[in-house]
Amino acid sequence: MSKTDRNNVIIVYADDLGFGDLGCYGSHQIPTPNLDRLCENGLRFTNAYATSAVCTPSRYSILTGRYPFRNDRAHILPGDAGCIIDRNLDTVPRLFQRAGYHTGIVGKWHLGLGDGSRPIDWNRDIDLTPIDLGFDESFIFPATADRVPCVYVEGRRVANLDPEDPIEVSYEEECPFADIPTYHKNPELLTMRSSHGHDMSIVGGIGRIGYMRGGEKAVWKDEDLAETFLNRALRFVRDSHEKEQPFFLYYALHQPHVPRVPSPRFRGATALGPRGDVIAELDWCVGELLDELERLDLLDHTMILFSSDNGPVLDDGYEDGAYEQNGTHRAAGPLRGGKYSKFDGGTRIPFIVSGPNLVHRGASQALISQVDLYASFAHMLGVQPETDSAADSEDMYTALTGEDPVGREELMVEDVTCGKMIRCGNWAYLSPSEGAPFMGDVRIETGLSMDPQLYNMDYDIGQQTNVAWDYEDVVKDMEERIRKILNRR
Ligand code: NG6
Ligand code: CA
Repeated sequence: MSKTDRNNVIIVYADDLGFGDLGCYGSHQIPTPNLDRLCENGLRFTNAYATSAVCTPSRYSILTGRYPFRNDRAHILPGDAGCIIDRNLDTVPRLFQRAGYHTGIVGKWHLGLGDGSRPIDWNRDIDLTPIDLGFDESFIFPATADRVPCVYVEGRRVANLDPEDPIEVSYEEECPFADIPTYHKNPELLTMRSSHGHDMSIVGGIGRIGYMRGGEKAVWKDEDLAETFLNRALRFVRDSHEKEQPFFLYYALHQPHVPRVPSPRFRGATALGPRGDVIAELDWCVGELLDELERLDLLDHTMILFSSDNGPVLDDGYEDGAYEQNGTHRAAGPLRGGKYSKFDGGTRIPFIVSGPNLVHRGASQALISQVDLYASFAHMLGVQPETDSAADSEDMYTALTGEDPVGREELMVEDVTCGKMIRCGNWAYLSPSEGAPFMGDVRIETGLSMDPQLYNMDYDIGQQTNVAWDYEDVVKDMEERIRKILNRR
């Protein structure tokens, strides 16, 4: 294999970052100088999509090359869920392992742990973790910062766990642990109130989903999450460099998902409250990573892909002022809806590629999906993809490098209820499905309707004018396309 094929690859994956949140995507209110710098030297995609408007299904797709509908467990998971990726399934990190890379994951996982046959024992080795799915090294938190257990898992083990203080976790409605503080029993312990949900355990002054007892030494500090993950990512880069082995790092940031607790130095970094502040912090993390790569003389040998797992939300369950202090900032940019939506705000996300593989820099309108990374990396690495395990992944390598300005003919995404949207050329077609048009608690338009919706994205990026009745033949064609994808093996 030639030396250029052995460039390092880093995926930086933000959590709930919107199409309009970064300077390089048009925001003027949150300073993101490092991502803007990445963008200046890279390629900024304006038609890139996650496969779902929520986390677990998108993460499933980016790592496996399969659409989430192929796995009936690919929905937002509780913190004690079994792993939804089959042990034998080919994955993106496995492609890199086959190509001789050192592979690592740092950050948010949210794809379940253990094989699901019995409850996870958090005090022993956990069978079926990222280590079993292609990652040589793994330092993660199991799900999301708003749900228990609030601990890091390193390899197969909860990090820093005192065996004298075992961890117990429950997702039953009633708290089974009489002696732990809970949201309704101990409001005096809260430093942030919930606006909806997040009212079970209290960990670090914050209400969480699920109950947890014990493991005091292992419990993370929310304000340290960013730096802890960053340091692990830097350490992985340095170790790989010392080994003189090319590396693949999946660095899954926890920002700007709730609860939003920046480190003290980013408190008040923006006028938008904690949501703006943690995006500034996220940007700083990316900057530290870029600086380290530069210091090690690796920047010119590292392909970096930056994206987000789904669209933005302001109030996602805590009274942190994100909604009240948002001002004129448009987290989804010109797009309609946000996280959870079938509208483009749910799934069209920032997507930046930088590094030595680029043929063109600047902006690309190519239509691409995160599900394509699997086939594209297989091509790049010269490794055989196990095609039947990734029927949905298209080789978009030449689009990723900027050579091909067009990308896919079509792609499909899901909203939070698993309703389908297909994007095909300039058309966005939202297939009819049940559900409320507006989610009141998060204040987001869902795009759910029993009427077919068709939008011409060339003229109507904000999806304001439904032209389904004027183009009945297009609607028919779109329905047929969805049917074909769903029936494809
Ligand atoms: C919802 C949570 C929300 C967020 C989401 C998952 C409540 C009321 N809301 O159920 O706060 O955690 O799940 O987000 O609990 S995701 O980005 O990981 O998909
Ligand atoms: Ca998310």
